[in-house]
This record gives sequence, structure tokens and C-alpha cells, in this order.
Amino acid sequence: MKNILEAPFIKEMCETAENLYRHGWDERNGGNISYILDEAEVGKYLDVKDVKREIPMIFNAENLADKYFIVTGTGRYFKNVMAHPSENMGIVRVQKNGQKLDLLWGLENGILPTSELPSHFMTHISRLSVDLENKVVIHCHATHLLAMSFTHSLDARDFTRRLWQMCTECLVVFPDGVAVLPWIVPGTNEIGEATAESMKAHRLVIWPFHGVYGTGKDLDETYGLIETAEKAAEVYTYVQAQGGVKQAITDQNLKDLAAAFHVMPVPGYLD
Ligand code: 2HA
Ligand code: ZN
Repeated sequence: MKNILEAPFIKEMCETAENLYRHGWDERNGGNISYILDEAEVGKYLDVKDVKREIPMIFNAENLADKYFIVTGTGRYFKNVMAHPSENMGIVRVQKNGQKLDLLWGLENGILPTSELPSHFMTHISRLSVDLENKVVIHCHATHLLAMSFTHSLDARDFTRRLWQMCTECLVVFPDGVAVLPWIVPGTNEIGEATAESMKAHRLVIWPFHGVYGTGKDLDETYGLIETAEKAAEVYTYVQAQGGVKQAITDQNLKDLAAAFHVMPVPGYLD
């Protein structure tokens, strides 16, 4: 059996948590990550029959039965993931009945998976229904997106258009735009259901006054997606601070961009 601390997925999780922390997007215990792992890949490092603990859940995850996930732990600090992976993350498998998780590694000292597990798992179910390649969900408190939710219209079309207009690359990276939820108590099935519903058509969902959810096929892509939207929000912040827009990327520019990069913007979002 190989040493699990050498596993690429552990290293990538550590690096992602570290990057999120270094950007200031995951203060204290903010943020959470879940990543679907291949059984064969996990089997190189762990005896998958050796269940350390069973963990009950507050919702039914039957649609994810037998899937393996690496998830961050509730109340744990991203600041510490790199130095102490097994105390801050865990590898779990969803039981057949979808009511409990088998813990196979990590989450030491009785720690539970992220409090946002309902939002993560419901989002995985949604994304897998439209994209079988989707493996990652990241939630973080991206500073400028969070700030923008206080000052900008929360209409999804307005919000998406603003981000597209702030950096030329945005439309190419997220032609599917961003969804924006109403404010809902975090950690609940309700916010999980609302997030997952929006995730059928988008890979980015803004939780106003809180943060953002992003999804993708791997950690790099998902991180990059959030990073791109957050960069646009940062530019928006500077533009506002510098006295507002004097000239802008036009809708025609955005249409030309979409044509050149073969992407399909959300219908009706460009004039
Ligand atoms: O606990 O970010 O939304 C971490 C969070 C909850
Ligand atoms: Zn949060």
C-alpha cells in the first residue's frame, strides 16, 4: 500500500486549501471543498473495506451511493490543511442507503465533514446530471464577490453581465454566467437545494453577503473559475473606486468574443 500523504489528490487538496487561504478567501473555518475520487485510485493507498467510523447525514444522498469523496472537515481551518492533512480532511464513501458515510481516512479526533455537506452533495448530484465529468465543489468567501453582493444589483443577468464586462476573459471562462441566490441560512438543506437547482445551468453560484460556490471537473479548473470571477469583482471594485466606468467592453465585443472562442453565452444576456 502506498503512503496516502504522497497521493496526488491529497497534495492537490492541500495546495488548493492553501491558495484559498493565502488569498484571504477562507478566514478561520471559512470555506469547504469536496472532490469525487476514483475507487481504484483510493485503493492504491487505503484498504477500502476498513471503515474507521460511520457518519450519519441530515439528508438522503442515495444518488451518490458508493461514491468516494475527499472533503474538508467542519470547523477546521484552511490555514492548517497543508501541515495537518488528516486532522482537517477526510475520505468518505456514501453508503448504499444514502443516509450515512463510511469514513476511510482522516477527520481525526471525531471531526465531522464540512457543515456545508448538504450543499456540496446536492450540487454534485445536480452537476453530475448535466456533466458526468464534474468532480469538484468549492465554497469560499471570495472577498470582492462578497463585497459586490452589497453594492450591486443581485439580478443574475445584471451580475453576470457586470463580471463579463470587467475582464475580457470572463465570458470565455464562464459563458454560463453566475446564479445569485437570496440570503439563506448556511449549512441547511434549504440552501443546499437552492444551490443545487441553480447548478443545473451554472457552475458559479453567489451566496449574497457570504461567498461563492464553484464546480468543475478538477480542482485546478474549479479554483480557476472562482479566481476568474473574483478577479472581475476586484476590478469592478477598483473601477468604482477610480470614479466609475468611462468606456467599456460592449455587447458587440462580447458577441465577437463568444464567436471567436466558440462559447455560448446564456441566451438573452447580451443585447
Ligand atoms: O464553515 O464557510 O459556509 C465554513 C463555511 C460555511
Ligand atoms: Zn461559508
